[in-house]
Amino acid sequence: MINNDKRNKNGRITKGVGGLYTVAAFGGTYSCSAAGIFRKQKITPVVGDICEISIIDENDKTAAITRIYERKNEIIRPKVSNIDQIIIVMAQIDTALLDKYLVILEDGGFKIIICANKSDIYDNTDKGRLYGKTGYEVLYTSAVTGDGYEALSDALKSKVSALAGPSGVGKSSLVNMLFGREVMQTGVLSKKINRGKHTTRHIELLSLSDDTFILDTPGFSSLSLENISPHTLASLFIEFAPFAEKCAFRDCAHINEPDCAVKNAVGKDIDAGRYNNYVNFYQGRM
Ligand SMILES: Nc1nc2c(ncn2[C@@H]2O[C@H](COP(=O)(O)OP(=O)(O)O)[C@@H](O)[C@H]2O)c(=O)[nH]1
Ligand SMILES: [Mg+2]
Ligand SMILES: [Zn+2]
Repeated sequence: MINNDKRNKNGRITKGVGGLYTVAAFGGTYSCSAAGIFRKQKITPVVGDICEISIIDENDKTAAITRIYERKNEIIRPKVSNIDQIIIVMAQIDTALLDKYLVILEDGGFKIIICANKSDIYDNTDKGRLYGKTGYEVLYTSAVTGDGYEALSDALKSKVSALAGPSGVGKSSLVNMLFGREVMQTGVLSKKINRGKHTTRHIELLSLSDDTFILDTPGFSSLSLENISPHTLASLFIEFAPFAEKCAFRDCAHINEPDCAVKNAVGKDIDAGRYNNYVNFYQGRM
């Protein structure tokens, strides 16, 4: 239903280019300027912000952003706010790379879902089971056959999700599958032939419904463990926690210490490959 009244309404910023913002609100999109008070308050609206808009012209779909609600979280690169969850997309799962993504995103405090795409050509079920046991939700999809469409749609419902993962795994193809049409460019070649579709370069929340948004923007691709201290690293391997508290030394690094409950659980409750990646990260070898 279209609202014709002129009262202030809440919306979500889906795009921002040169001080002009696109806001999704009550089933439509509005082209918005930001009120002058933000400049005085040194607030810059960002994509993802929940805001109040005051409609200027309903026919032109123009409005002014009059209020920005407090952000639940904020990412610097790409510059977005209020992300509910991150979907790490992989094709053939490389556990060292996946663990790197997991550590960095756990450090950011995000809810994470693993999506093993290209199920038509790769069997990721063994590795998927491992990560399921570790405590992660794992989905299997194919943007080619449509396999896993329901499960992915359900996981995204009523949330703001960002796609992460290396280039070429099918992130944009999954977006196109979800929309049922080509909203994103896919493949390597298409980067050269711009046919007016969205490239992954600019930041834009794509709206699947009133309250479901997806972000397909590179930015989590430059993975660096640099900012993660060796001290916090173990806590980012989520399955270590129940064991870590039983180690003989309270500051146990789970490397060479005696009576280490984490090490004792390796090969049993803790996967040896995950532990091995932990040691490599800890020693700065990856
Ligand atoms: N076999 C197969 N190929 C896929 C699948 N998803 C994407 N691709 C192909 O993988 C390539 C990269 O896809 P793209 O969506 O651009 O990956 P992105 O870089 O992660 O956005 C394209 O050639 C796609 O056609 C899939 O589920 N199965
Ligand atoms: Mg892409
Ligand atoms: Zn220990």
